[in-house]
Formats: sequence, structure tokens, C-alpha cells
Amino acid sequence: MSPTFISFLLVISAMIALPELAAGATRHYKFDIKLKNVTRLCKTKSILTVNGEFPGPRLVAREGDQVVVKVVNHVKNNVSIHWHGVKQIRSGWADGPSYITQCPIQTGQSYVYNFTIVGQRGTLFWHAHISWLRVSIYGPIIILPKPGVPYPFEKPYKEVTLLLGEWFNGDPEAIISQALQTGAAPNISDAFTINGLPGPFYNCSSISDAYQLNVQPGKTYLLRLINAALNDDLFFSIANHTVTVVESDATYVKPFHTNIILITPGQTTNLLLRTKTSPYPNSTFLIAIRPYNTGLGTFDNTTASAILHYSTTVQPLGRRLPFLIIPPPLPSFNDTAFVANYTSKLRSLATNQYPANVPLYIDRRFYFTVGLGTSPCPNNGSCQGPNGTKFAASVNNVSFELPSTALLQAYFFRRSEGVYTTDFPVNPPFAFNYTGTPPNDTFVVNATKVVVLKYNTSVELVLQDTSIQGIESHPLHLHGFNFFVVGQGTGNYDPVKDPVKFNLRDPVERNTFGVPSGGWVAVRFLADNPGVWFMHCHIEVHMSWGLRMAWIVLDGDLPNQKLPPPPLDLPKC
Ligand SMILES: *[C@@H]1O[C@H](CO)[C@@H](O)[C@H](O)[C@H]1NC(C)=O
Ligand SMILES: *[C@@H]1O[C@H](CO)[C@@H](O)[C@H](O)[C@H]1NC(C)=O
Ligand SMILES: *[C@@H]1O[C@H](CO)[C@@H](O)[C@H](O)[C@H]1NC(C)=O
Ligand SMILES: *[C@@H]1O[C@H](CO)[C@@H](O)[C@H](O)[C@H]1NC(C)=O
Ligand SMILES: *[C@@H]1O[C@H](CO)[C@@H](O)[C@H](O)[C@H]1NC(C)=O
Ligand SMILES: *[C@@H]1O[C@H](CO)[C@@H](O)[C@H](O)[C@H]1NC(C)=O
Ligand SMILES: *[C@@H]1O[C@H](CO)[C@@H](O)[C@H](O)[C@H]1NC(C)=O
Ligand SMILES: *[C@@H]1O[C@H](CO)[C@@H](O)[C@H](O)[C@H]1NC(C)=O
Ligand SMILES: *[C@@H]1O[C@H](CO)[C@@H](O)[C@H](O)[C@H]1NC(C)=O
Ligand SMILES: *[C@@H]1O[C@H](CO)[C@@H](O)[C@H](O)[C@H]1NC(C)=O
Ligand SMILES: *[C@@H]1O[C@H](CO)[C@@H](O)[C@H](O)[C@H]1NC(C)=O
Ligand SMILES: *[C@@H]1O[C@H](CO)[C@@H](O)[C@H](O)[C@H]1NC(C)=O
Ligand SMILES: [Cu+2]
Repeated sequence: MSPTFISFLLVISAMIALPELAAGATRHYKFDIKLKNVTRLCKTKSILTVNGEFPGPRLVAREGDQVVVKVVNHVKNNVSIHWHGVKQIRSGWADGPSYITQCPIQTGQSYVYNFTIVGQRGTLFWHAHISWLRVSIYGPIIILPKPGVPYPFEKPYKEVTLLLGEWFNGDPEAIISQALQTGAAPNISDAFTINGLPGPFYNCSSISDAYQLNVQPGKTYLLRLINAALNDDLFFSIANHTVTVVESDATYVKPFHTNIILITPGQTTNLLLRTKTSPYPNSTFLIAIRPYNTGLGTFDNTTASAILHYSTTVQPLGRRLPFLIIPPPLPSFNDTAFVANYTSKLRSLATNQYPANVPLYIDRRFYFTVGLGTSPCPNNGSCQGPNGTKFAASVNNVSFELPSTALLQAYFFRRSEGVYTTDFPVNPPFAFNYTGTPPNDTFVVNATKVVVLKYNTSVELVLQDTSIQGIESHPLHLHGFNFFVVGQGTGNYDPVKDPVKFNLRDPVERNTFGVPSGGWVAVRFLADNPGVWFMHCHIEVHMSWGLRMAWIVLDGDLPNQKLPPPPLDLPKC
């Protein structure tokens, strides 16, 4: 197959008309984890995929549907799949993070994920949740509104998914495993991708390596943007076009116009693109993504691109370079002011139909520092992290160690002894100027500690970035819930002055939010979903270093407030 023909197929598959879906149905999917050879940047390598597709297949359902996915593991690696952003109400056994809610699915085994989508509609995504396998095992989740329920915005002519990803020429499993051994930071990626393709501007890439979005003049397109990259927040822009943000993390937002989007790993954003009414025939515009990064280390500082092409037919551009390619202006790689400005524009729709049910009375308050740290070198100073130590990361100085069995099983069957303890610190263990001069001792504590919450606890959580090894934005992702982002700011959180400025009326509701680089964010959620819920940085290297923890939400008194027993095929460790 010619590369041109392959990109033509990609155009078709991302734009295919959505099937007519009835309500209240069960959607059955089968995910076969298997290898596939793919060529990018002139290198052919074998990658892990679902059903031999890269990026992976679309999961489409309606709000209220039951989703049943049989995952079969045909590869040597252990695998589990997470349905990122799906609330999993009383279905925690289907959430997917390895060693948190399940043991991994081992070679030759299978597991059926069974959950219902309740009170959510929009774009989410699924991805592998073990080690760095999500680098290639990911795909979109599209939740349509119930039948007859319109979008609270203009009906789009067509819908298009844009999956942003990260490409490594090397083997990502070898890269992270070596980094954890030596203590050094892992190698950075070689390219970013849009729908699996890097675009024409890399060494050894051409126009046939660009995802091409064919549009017609004067129409409205719904772009479902997903950041599935491993380690990078991304800026996104389409040259000469303004877009309207209408949804984030499968909740509707008050629409606003912008030329540039900031999207962290783990976030989704739906955009309306109104195409030009009288463009030159066949005119093309670049779609570009580039990282936002304020850390001290090196990062993949490349720009990936796709092509917006005005046409009346779906002809591919072929190998000829299009005649108009002007890159869209993007903020500088460390433009924290832009990020603060952009994220402050995201507000819940907060209408009668889509209310913002922000917890107004708080039962429990938590203050968590998030950031990097170090671990002593076990082999006498030969480590390659800061000053001969190993890189680590933590929440309240606890670097979370994964247990060798799943937390949810240990909790449910009351076998927590030797698996986890319930003394996760409510506040930082020692105070320092979190965004000023770091303490002399930056060593973290390795442990598996959780917070236990009674059913229906309303929680306020302040996440504070630290300057240890450099200030950095940490996109924190909470499983099992959405939270409301009631406040954010720079420097250290002030528990007296800052709460008076909280937005309790229309704060954005999401499952992942970037803790501002050198700042803090305050979120609220109601712990009304019994189970064990992971919370972690969605920058994969930080998660590998331990920037993760778990909440246990106890059963309530009523029968419909309890976690049911596990399915019989739940994998064993
Ligand atoms: C990938 O390519 C290698 C070398 O050409 C080949 O041995 C292998 O069977 C291929 N794998 C798949 C899944 O096609
Ligand atoms: C999925 O779970 C529901 C209960 O929530 C059950 O009725 C159904 O049989 C399950 N389906 C499969 C395929 O396990
Ligand atoms: C695109 O925007 C640039 C400025 O950024 C402008 O010079 C150019 O004329 C515009 N092109 C079209 C086709 O609108
Ligand atoms: C636009 O592209 C199509 C397909 O490649 C071609 O047939 C047509 O002549 C082009 N039109 C113009 C005005 O360049
Ligand atoms: C990243 O690339 C941009 C150009 O795309 C350049 O201006 C900037 O200096 C680079 N930053 C780093 C840290 O390499
Ligand atoms: C961004 O990086 C540039 C070059 O490294 C530096 O001069 C500038 O001060 C930085 N800006 C911010 C806001 O940190
Ligand atoms: C925020 O962005 C808008 C454009 O989207 C701009 O007009 C405004 O000046 C920016 N505000 C700040 C404080 O940078
Ligand atoms: C390494 O140690 C020196 C002094 O021993 C100190 O000045 C420096 O900040 C340390 N560097 C890091 C990255 O911790
Ligand atoms: C913390 O450090 C920052 C940055 O150096 C400084 O601006 C601020 O005044 C310090 N805060 C306190 C309370 O010392
Ligand atoms: C850190 O070390 C410096 C120099 O050794 C010392 O002056 C300072 O008091 C120490 N700071 C803390 C918080 O221990
Ligand atoms: C903590 O765990 C990490 C990751 O397994 C390991 O590299 C590090 O050496 C451990 N630190 C201590 C103090 O045991
Ligand atoms: C797969 O998971 C099982 C259960 O946790 C573990 O015993 C085994 O070592 C893992 N295998 C690999 C290849 O990681
Ligand atoms: Cu992080």
C-alpha cells in the first residue's frame, strides 16, 4: 500500500459518519492486544496495539449505555485498560489501573470490562494503564447525548477526532525501565503525532506522514481533541482559524473563542471549527502542536503538524507540498502566563439542564504538595540522577509504591495487611517555601499509603506545586470522579486569603487539571462512589517516579451505595 493511500484511509476512518445508536443499549467491543509493525520517521518497529490499529479503535456509546469490552492479551507484556474519565459508578472493578483496581491481564488471558455511562456525554479516551504501554495503546471514547437530546451548541456538519500522541524511535519500555534503574531522567520522545502521524517537518518525514483533514467551506466541524501524549502538555492551533471551546473532559463549558488551546496529557477538549466561506480552492492550513514545559530537564521540543485542506472531494494531497503552509503562531514553550489566562476561561455551562453541583459545605480538607524529589542511591553513588541520587516524585513527600496485588481486592476482601496503610498525610509533613528555595533534604519516602473517606464525604483538595528540581505543571488526574476547579494561583496557597476568591458558581468540572507551574489549584468533589480510586500525575515519567496515591471511599449504608463483588474473571496476581 502506498503511504498516500494509507493517509487517505486515515482521513476516512476519523471522519466516518457516526452510526445511528439507540438508547439504553449494550455496546459490545473486543480488544485484542497484539503487535503491529509501523513505520514512522523512516524506522519500522513493532508496537503494541489494540486490534492491530494505531491509534486504537473508537469506542462509541450513548449516555446511559452499558459498555462491555472483552480484552484479550496476545502479547508478552502484562496489560490493563483504563476508561479515562468514565466515572465507573459502583463498577470500580472495571476502572483498569494495574495493581490499583485489578491485577494485570497476563499473556493469553482475558478480562471483560463491564460498565455503564451515567450522566456524562462528550469526548474521553481509553488507554493502557501499566508502565508506559499507553504510548501506543490508546483510542477515543465518544459518548453521544441520549437520543433526541441536542448538543447545547450549533449542530456540527461533521465530527472529527484528533488524537495527540508521542512517538519514540526506541522502545519506551526499555527507556523507562533503564531510567528507573540508573536514576536518570528517561530519554525524550522523537516526535509528537496527530492521529498517529508526525507531519511533514521532521527529519525523514514527508507530506504523506501528515494527517489530512478535508473540509468544505462554510460548515461547522466538531473537533474532538484528546491529549494522549505520555509526557507533554501541548499547545494546539490551526493557522488562520479561530475555534470555539465547547466541552472539556466530557462536560459542557461556556463557549469561548480562541486561536490557541492548551491541553495536558489526560485532558480532552471539544472545539467547533467554522470553516471559511470562500477560501481559494484546495487551500491548505497547518494544524500544529508543540509542548508547554517549564521544567529543568530536556524535553521533546519538536512541532508536529497536520493539514486542514479545503476541498469538495476527499482527494488526498499526494506527495506534492501544498501551496500554502504558514505555521500558526504558538506561545513560547514556557509561557505560563498564557496557560493561566487560558485555563481561567474554562467555566461550567451551569444551566438548569447541566448544573454545576459544586460541594458548598466541606467535610474534609487536604493540602498536598506535588512535585519531584530524590531517592538515595542504593549502589554507592553510581546513580545518574541529581548529584548521584535517583529521580523520584511524590505527593506530600510520599512516593507511592505499587503493591504486588491490587488495592481494591485487598480492600474488598479485608486483606490490607502488608499491602497498604491508611495514614496518608493530610498536610505536607514539613513546611517550607514550596515555590521558593527547596529544602536541603529532598529525599522522598517510599510507601503505599491511602486516604480513607466515608461515603458522601465532601472533599476540598489543594494541590501545591513544589520547586524541588524545578517548578513544573503537573496534570493531576482523579479516577472515579470529576472535580470542580474552584481556585488557582501562583506561589504558595494562602488558606486565609485565597478561599474568599473561590468560584463556587460555575467552576469547570473535569477529571484532569494542570497544577500551575510554581502555583496551586483547589478542587472539590463529593466522594459518593465506593471503591479505590487512583490519583496521579498524567505525565507518565512523574507517575513512574511515584507521583500517585489512592483514595478509598467506603460503602454507604443503603444497598445502592455499596460496591458489588468482583466479576469472576477478575485477573489474579
Ligand atoms: C514485523 O516485522 C518482522 C520483521 O520483518 C516480522 O518478523 C514480524 O512477523 C512482523 N510482525 C507483525 C506483527 O507483522
Ligand atoms: C455486566 O454487568 C451487568 C450488571 O451490572 C450484568 O447484568 C451483565 O450480565 C454483565 N455483562 C457481562 C457480559 O458480564
Ligand atoms: C493567514 O494569517 C497570516 C498572518 O498570520 C496572514 O498573513 C495571511 O494572509 C493569512 N492567510 C489567509 C489565507 O487568511
Ligand atoms: C483541487 O484539487 C483537485 C484534486 O487534486 C483537482 O482535481 C482540482 O483541479 C484542484 N483545483 C484547483 C483549483 O486547483
Ligand atoms: C524550543 O523550540 C522553539 C522553536 O520552536 C525555540 O524558540 C525554543 O528556544 C526551544 N526551547 C528549548 C528549551 O529548546
Ligand atoms: C522562557 O525561557 C526563556 C529562554 O530560556 C527565558 O529567557 C524566559 O525568561 C522564560 N520565560 C519564562 C516566563 O519563564
Ligand atoms: C488573555 O487572553 C486574551 C485573548 O484571548 C487577551 O486579550 C488578554 O489580554 C489576555 N490576558 C492576559 C492577562 O494576558
Ligand atoms: C548538588 O549539590 C550541591 C552542593 O553539594 C548543591 O549546590 C546543588 O544544588 C545540588 N544539585 C542538585 C540538583 O540537587
Ligand atoms: C517564597 O519564595 C518566593 C520565590 O523565591 C518568594 O518570592 C516569596 O517571597 C517566598 N515566600 C516566603 C513566604 O518566604
Ligand atoms: C541548608 O544548608 C545550608 C548550608 O549548609 C544551611 O545554611 C541552611 O540552614 C540549611 N537549610 C535548612 C532548611 O536546613
Ligand atoms: C524507592 O522506590 C524507587 C522505585 O522503585 C527506587 O528506585 C528507590 O531506590 C526506592 N528508594 C528507597 C529509599 O528505597
Ligand atoms: C505480570 O504480572 C504478574 C502478576 O502481577 C507478575 O507476577 C509477573 O511478573 C508479571 N509479568 C511481567 C512480564 O511483568
Ligand atoms: Cu507531574
